[in-house]
Amino acid sequence: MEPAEVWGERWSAMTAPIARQYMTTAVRSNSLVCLAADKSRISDLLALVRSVGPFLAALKTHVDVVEDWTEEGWGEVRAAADDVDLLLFEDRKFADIGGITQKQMHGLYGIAGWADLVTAHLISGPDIVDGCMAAWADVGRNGGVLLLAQMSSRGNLLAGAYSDAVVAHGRSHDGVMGFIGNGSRPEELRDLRSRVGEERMIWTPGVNLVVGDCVMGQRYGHPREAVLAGSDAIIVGSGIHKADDPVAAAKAYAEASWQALLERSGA
Ligand code: 5BU
Repeated sequence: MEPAEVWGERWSAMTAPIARQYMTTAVRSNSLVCLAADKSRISDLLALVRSVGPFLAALKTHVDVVEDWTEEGWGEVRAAADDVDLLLFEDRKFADIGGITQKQMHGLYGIAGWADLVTAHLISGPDIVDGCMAAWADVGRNGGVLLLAQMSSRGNLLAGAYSDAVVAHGRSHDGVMGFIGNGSRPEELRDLRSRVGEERMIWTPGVNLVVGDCVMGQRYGHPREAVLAGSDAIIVGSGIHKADDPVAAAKAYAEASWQALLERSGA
């Protein structure tokens, strides 16, 4: 199957290499799963990625939860992602002024040197995206920002005029590949898709095959509902890494998300 068939307008509108890489990998692995690899030791993270990698479309990290981080160890994580052609997405949720964000993209972890995607809040104003882009330019790499237009957690404040402003800015900035939407509430996601249009991605945390409220205010919706409501990537953490059989779980999430994309596109 060709990417243009399943991605439709998203494929024709989004020509940036990272967007194309994501959509191509998704088609190759028949999966819209972005694994939230929330492991605190590099060996565990590597073992997880190596086992479920073929069923993923992208890999998401929180580099600052890793307790035994080294540049060399992280190079292996990057290599494991490259082995199966996954974008490496650091969910850093930057929120400072543009110039500090640029420095934070370097810093101890050198995020600009290995991340293809990062998340940012727009709370400090639009220059944050320029800060991210400047950092990638500093190291001769390219990347994309996912702006938080919604969140999955209970009681969050990303709604109304603020969320509208995030979408308006993201739609007008080439560095913004898309938005984070709330995977736990399909109706919120449908509303977000109507505001975003077809020319940007929506990636959604808060999805699990077991729907409902979870620890510390996290909420879950079903991956199929999220994709039908307009999600282009389902971000799944514990549904895979806490499963008794992570490989079987990754396959199940891949299948649910892929079938929903086929249904959505009519392919
Ligand atoms: P979970 O184990 O599937 O609940 O993990 C969800 C991941 O998505 C975790 O890494 C969070 O930091 C991330 N996340 C989220 O849960 N909700 C949000 O609104 C955003 C990110 Br943005």
